[in-house]
Amino acid sequence: STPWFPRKMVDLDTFADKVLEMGEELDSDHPGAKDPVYRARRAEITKIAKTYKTGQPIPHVEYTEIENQTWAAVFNKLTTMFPSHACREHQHVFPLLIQNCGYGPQQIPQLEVVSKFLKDCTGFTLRPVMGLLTSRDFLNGLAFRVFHSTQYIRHHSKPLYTPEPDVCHELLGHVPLFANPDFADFSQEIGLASLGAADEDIERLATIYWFTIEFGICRQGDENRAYGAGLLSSFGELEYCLSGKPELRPFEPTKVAQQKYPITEYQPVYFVAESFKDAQMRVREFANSLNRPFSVRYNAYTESIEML
Ligand code: H2B
Ligand code: FE
Repeated sequence: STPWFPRKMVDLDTFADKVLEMGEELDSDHPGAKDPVYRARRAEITKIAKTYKTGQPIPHVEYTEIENQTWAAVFNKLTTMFPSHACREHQHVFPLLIQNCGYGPQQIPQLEVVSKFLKDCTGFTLRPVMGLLTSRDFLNGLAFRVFHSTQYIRHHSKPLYTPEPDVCHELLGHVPLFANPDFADFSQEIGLASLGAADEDIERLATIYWFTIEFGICRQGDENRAYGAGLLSSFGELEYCLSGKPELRPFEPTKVAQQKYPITEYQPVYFVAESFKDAQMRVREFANSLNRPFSVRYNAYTESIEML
């Protein structure tokens, strides 16, 4: 029997109550775990995600001085690395985000402004989320060109470290790529493959997600460049991934899907895509090899999934 999956955009409203760890509680080793002010602030911001419904504008957050300073530290550090390490698609979009979405060291950009910009570029939109979703829910969102984004920021005591996604990771790592049409298509392809997939196949697709959208490297001319958000939002790993130390292998979904990976250390292995179009075709082929008794297509006019 096929696991339940969202058929209409509004079905994504059901994910909000299903966040995994750190939705409301912080792990004891989280830098903000013992800071009651930080925890109260998190609760205030995640309340937006808890009550958010499809179609609503994402409420504005008035970030504090300390929060904006944390953002500035991350922004200033990472932007020094982008020209030499980020893929050309990221570098193309970044100035547009500065011009149109208030990107810059002064303050944290607003998700609503960014979401509208992405909608104009590729049809992608952001949805606020309280914390980690299950792989299934998170990937299912991509089928609708919806990216679940956190809205809170990491703790100010460790500006260059976060054990979980935060607004710096989303805005500096993920958002620029979702403005690229080929990358948007590629991301949606993984999402479509996840709809109603068996649990083992969700694991495989989550692994492919990990080695592409989070930690992907791509070939550009005679160089390798980073396009994964986990790399683009980590000063240390961005340097490391292109240093010649880790192993780089070609992006082949059947192999990628079986690769084990650490989540708290730098990756020992990365996979290099030839292009987003090439990666999309390979993921489509891989998706066709999974055993699902139907295929799906997204109808953008009705914002719903059609089963074929
Ligand atoms: N949830 C949220 N909120 N953000 C993520 O980046 C994320 C997630 N990543 N759930 C998912 C899991 C990813 O690690 C894969 C698909 O399992
Ligand atoms: Fe991420």
